[in-house]
Amino acid sequence: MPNRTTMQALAPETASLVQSIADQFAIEGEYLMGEEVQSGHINSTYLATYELKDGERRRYILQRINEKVFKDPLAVMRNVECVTSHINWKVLRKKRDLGGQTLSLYPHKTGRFYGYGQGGGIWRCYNYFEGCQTYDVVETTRQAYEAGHAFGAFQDLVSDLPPGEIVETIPDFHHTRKRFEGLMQAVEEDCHGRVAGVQSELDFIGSNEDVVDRLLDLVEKELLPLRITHNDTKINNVLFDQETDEAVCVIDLDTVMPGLSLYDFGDLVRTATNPAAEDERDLTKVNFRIRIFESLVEGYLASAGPVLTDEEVSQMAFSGRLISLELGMRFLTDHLNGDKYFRVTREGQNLDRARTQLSLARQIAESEEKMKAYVLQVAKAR
Ligand code: GN1
Ligand code: MG
Repeated sequence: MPNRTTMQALAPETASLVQSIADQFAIEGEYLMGEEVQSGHINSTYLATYELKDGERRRYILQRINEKVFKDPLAVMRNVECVTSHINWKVLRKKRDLGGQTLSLYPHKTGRFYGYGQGGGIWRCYNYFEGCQTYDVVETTRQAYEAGHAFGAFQDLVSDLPPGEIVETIPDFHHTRKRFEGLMQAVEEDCHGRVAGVQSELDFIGSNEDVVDRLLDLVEKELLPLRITHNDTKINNVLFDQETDEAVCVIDLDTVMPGLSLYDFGDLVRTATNPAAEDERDLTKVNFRIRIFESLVEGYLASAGPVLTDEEVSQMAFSGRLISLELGMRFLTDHLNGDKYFRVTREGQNLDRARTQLSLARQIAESEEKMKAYVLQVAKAR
């Protein structure tokens, strides 16, 4: 089911905080109400409704950047400003539609695009796309095509942005070897005595260690280009038009950084092909849907195909397996460390998340050859 409407009323304290933040941005009208948008494991997101003199209502997104995760939030803001301005500039010049729209930041009264909250924290204000929805689980091949096309279009749109303009705000974000080492350290420290309960997950990861360096080695040999990438291409970071199911825009630009196109495509495969929730406890529901994968490939190559190299294309099938393994390692590491990074709402949630990801990684590995043949066939038409 679409989940754009998962909103929560605000506690009085938060309500006054959100109102005071909202009123610092260039928003026309009177503040009416705020709600919490419940999505994402990292930042806090709110929706503010304003009323104009003629009674028309307009809504805005307000977000506080999580400074535990983003140690230099001003650098995050500079990256977001750079990417949104670049894309908006291009859209204005070329009037591209599908996937060509991006978020717009509203100016703060200081003239910058962010403000400080009472008691700290860096906040920004974005436009809210009315008439859109997101999906946690892809329901149709058309949605998969659209999502692939939107992230491919994003890759294409930023492909001419000078790489020096964008800062690496979370170092080694997708460095799978370092993620592996982080897990090994968490195992060694075992601060919460949880290692004994995750032996089979650790065995599985150990048996996949040989693939951890595959893309890193290709980068080292200069066979894969470093690009500006989105780095958080979860399916629910695509806004779909409620009526037509077309992808309108990709959101959540905080992790835009230098990276590999394959990390983006891989994360899309991870989140779109699996019909189960990321934290599903019943692993029989975790399932790699190859038809969805094929539509992702078609959509992604239709928009990003011309900018991708042959080596990037030939690793597309593998990328989903790698990123599922990476997220499996990240969730497991956080479980062992006591759930300090990803927000949890129940005990064992990060372990459940790790298990779904590892199950998916295993299933993708089983289909990898077939997937690769499909990618190469579609890519011929590039
Ligand atoms: C986090 O907060 P959200 O849902 O956009 C995480 C991603 C993970 C994702 C897993 C900065 O993203 O890397 O893939 O959870 N973001 C950060 O669901 O670590
Ligand atoms: Mg995110």
